[in-house]
Amino acid sequence: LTVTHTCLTCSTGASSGIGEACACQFAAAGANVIIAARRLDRLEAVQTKIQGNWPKVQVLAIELNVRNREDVERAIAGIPGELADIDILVNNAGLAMGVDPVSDIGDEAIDTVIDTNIKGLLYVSRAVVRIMKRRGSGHIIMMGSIAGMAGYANGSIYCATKSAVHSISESLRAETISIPIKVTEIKPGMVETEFSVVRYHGDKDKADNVYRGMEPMTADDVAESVVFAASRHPRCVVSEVVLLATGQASATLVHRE
Ligand code: NDP
Ligand code: 8X3
Repeated sequence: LTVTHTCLTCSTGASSGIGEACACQFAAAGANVIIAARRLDRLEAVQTKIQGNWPKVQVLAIELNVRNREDVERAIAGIPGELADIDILVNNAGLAMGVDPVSDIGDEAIDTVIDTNIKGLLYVSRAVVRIMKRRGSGHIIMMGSIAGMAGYANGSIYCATKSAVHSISESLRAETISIPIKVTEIKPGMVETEFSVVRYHGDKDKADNVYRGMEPMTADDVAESVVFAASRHPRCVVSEVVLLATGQASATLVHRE
């Protein structure tokens, strides 16, 4: 399974950032793409961009909240025709909400981040792995984070969810060796997308301050690794990739000018 011939990829969280970049780079590689997220207007803009740049590629936009179990089942089951036979899933939809010590975290942040990053990722994985098992092949690419490798202060929920992404990736890899389904976990450090704007509840100044005095990675930097992993020979699995911004040693150790 490679992207050197036409194949079908599904990217969740494709209305912005890393998910959008993955959809575009897969389309550029000749793959048909399904793009899913909650903001349909943004998805339609991505769809128009893909259709304009890579007219031979099929692109389907699906309005989807991964937190809604029934919607996930219905959306995946409702994909029409040949587009239903997903080869590659980029399980990317996710977010952080706030930067608070455990004593101060709010109920909304606990529910939203855990429901999206863990439960939503599981709902989508479950539905798509069933398709891959039936066919006897597939590739699941999980968007983890360096936040899942070590907890940092005021990031408990987000770090925990990305640790969970790591655990789920390991379990899925172990469960699917005989099929075989490939499982890749991508663990980026600082990438400038809408991530920090969302984390700081729309406060652009606070979001910009995250990248003050340093050069963060771009969504395309991450998407290149996703497409690299997806285009290896069938005998080879890129199981994990850690990507750091230059000048970044960990989530909390960053050199700034
Ligand atoms: P963005 O905020 O730019 O993109 C997040 C995407 O997730 C959006 O398309 C959003 O779409 C989607 N999303 C959020 N909640 C839901 C939901 N309930 N249902 C469906 N889609 C949802 O951030 P990034 O591109 O940076 O984030 C993508 C992934 O990368 C996340 O999992 C994040 O944790 C991870 N990551 C990001 C890093 C960074 O520094 N930026 C570093 C390491 C990992 P919509 O709002 O339209 O639903
Ligand atoms: C996002 C990167 O280090 O801000 O996953 O948690 S970090």
